[in-house]
Amino acid sequence: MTLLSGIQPTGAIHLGNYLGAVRRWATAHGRDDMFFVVDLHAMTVPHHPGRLRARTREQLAVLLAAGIDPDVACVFVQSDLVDQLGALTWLLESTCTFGEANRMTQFKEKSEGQASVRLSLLTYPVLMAADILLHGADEVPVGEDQTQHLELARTLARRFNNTYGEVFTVPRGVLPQVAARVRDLADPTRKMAKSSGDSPGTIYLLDPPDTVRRKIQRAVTDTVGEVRYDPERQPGVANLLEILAACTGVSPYTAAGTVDSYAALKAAVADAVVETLRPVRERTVELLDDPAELDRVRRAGAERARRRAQPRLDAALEVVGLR
Ligand code: AQP
Repeated sequence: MTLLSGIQPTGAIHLGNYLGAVRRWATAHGRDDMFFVVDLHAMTVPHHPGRLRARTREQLAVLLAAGIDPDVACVFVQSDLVDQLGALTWLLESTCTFGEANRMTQFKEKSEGQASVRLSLLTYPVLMAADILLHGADEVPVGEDQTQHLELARTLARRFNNTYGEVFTVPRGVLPQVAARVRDLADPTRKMAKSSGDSPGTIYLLDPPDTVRRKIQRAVTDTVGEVRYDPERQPGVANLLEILAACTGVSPYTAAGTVDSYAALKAAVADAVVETLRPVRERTVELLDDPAELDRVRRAGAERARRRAQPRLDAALEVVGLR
């Protein structure tokens, strides 16, 4: 059983990425699982080469610092497989219709109102399908915004197999259960996001403890004045309770019973977040100071992923008539 999941180096890793994804990957991973920094996808919108390189490195360090063991799971950077992915993406683009790509709601949302849209923004769901199918992933954890892309990957796998012969595993999407959406502290109606830039409502994994405390101190609450878990009426308080719950391993209802004022809630959340992030932040900084080790892990991961992918790519090239 292969689980495949990735993170895009479009900005600094935040608390939502950590609680909603990276920590989960670190706590349960097996030899067949694959975790990768999705740097090619980060090029679908205008990007800065130096920042892309630095973010990719930082995210690789965070995956390791969080506890993903590269001697167990395969940890790699997407672009290290650009030759294989480029080839498979072409085969899949020749399996996908323009209408299917053009129907993706994320493309419509992200391209709307833009004077200039990169063609890769339209075609990247096919690259995502190539990521998934190249590695024979069985399970792909996806947020709600990615379910349509996963469905496309399934469609392309089935169509390719039916047209040319069985080559690809048809992947299953799995929705994460807990802390699925950490919200912005300054605006709890939207999710915490990398693309918010240097927002006061986003806690970055590498924020120093006093910055974390300050951001939580300024988190938006409400005028109700009671600490209750009621996401509809008290979204800001509910978000803080969900964060506290995710950090301390209890339910948000239980967390609500442990504090009796907004000030006490914020103090408890600040302590819990600082303690949760501290070891990962410290280890990430150590790893970033050791470029040789990071490069070694990156090379080994790339080799392992490439070795694993090649037989499937060869089979695909063969059945379509290119070999
Ligand atoms: N706010 C969040 N709460 C819980 N989980 C989250 N994830 C992202 N935001 C939250 C999960 O983190 C993993 C990696 O995300 P990604 O790199 O694919 O980026 P994204 O989902 O597009 O969200 P970001 O990080 O906030 O970036 P932007 O600003 O570009 O939207 C995924 O498993 C994701 O579900």
